[in-house]
Amino acid sequence: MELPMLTVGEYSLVYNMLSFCIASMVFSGLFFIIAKDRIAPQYRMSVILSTIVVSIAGYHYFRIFGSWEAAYVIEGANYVASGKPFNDAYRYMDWLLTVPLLVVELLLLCSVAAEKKEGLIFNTVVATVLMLVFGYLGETSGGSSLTDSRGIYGFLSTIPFVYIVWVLWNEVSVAMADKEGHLKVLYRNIRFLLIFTWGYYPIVYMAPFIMDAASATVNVQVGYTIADVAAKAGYGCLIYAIAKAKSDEDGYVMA
Ligand SMILES: *C/C=C(C)/C=C/C=C(C)/C=C/C1=C(C)CCCC1(C)C
Repeated sequence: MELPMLTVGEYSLVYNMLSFCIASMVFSGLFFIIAKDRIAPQYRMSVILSTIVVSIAGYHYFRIFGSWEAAYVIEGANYVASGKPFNDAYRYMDWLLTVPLLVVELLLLCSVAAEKKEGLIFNTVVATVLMLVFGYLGETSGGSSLTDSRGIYGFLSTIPFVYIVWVLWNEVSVAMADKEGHLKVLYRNIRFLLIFTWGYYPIVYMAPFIMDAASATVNVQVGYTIADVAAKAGYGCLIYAIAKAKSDEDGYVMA
């Protein structure tokens, strides 16, 4: 994919968002590690998975940041492609590892019946792989319209996406049905966070359909980065809050 010329403002916006994202991932991870013992052992796995997710993402953002720096050089008043490619694969490799973990950490805090749990985890994990493989093919295809390769792969990716979101929405709804007060509010919040953050990715993906190459590049990078902060670090905080509320409900006191 050709990298378009960017103004200093456009280049710096991406640069600063990537840097902000690294800080969010590293320090939310630190919080999850420090706070883990406040959670009852039976809910701790979700917080551990959150820590792994933000660690994987922190590493990849570090690499994306380096790739972004290497891909551009300043020339006069603008940033132009240096000739080194910008590596989009880091982002998709990151998602391939983190998205299934995000699904599992939420399902573990829902009241999924034991005999259904494994099957559900298997199906949703397969769906995330399909969603991301199609997404990657579209993202790197060089297409930029609804009717070319970007549009077609985007559509194919949306089918497993709808399935995953539908499963998670339903399982959270079941889990919150017999809950009261604070815990119910937290379940409702994570359901909304899930819809808004996950729903934001396909919208960002569509940026090249309606914008010139420079704006699309900036919007895609900034959009995915904001979504990742909310869908990994923010989501991890809510997962922690739910695990903590469930621990309190069970009368757990930290040893
Ligand atoms: C931490 C990363 C997360 C939660 C990433 C989630 C990514 C998606 C929900 C991506 C979805 C896409 C579509 C539904 C269609 C277009 C291609 C994608 C991959 C951007």
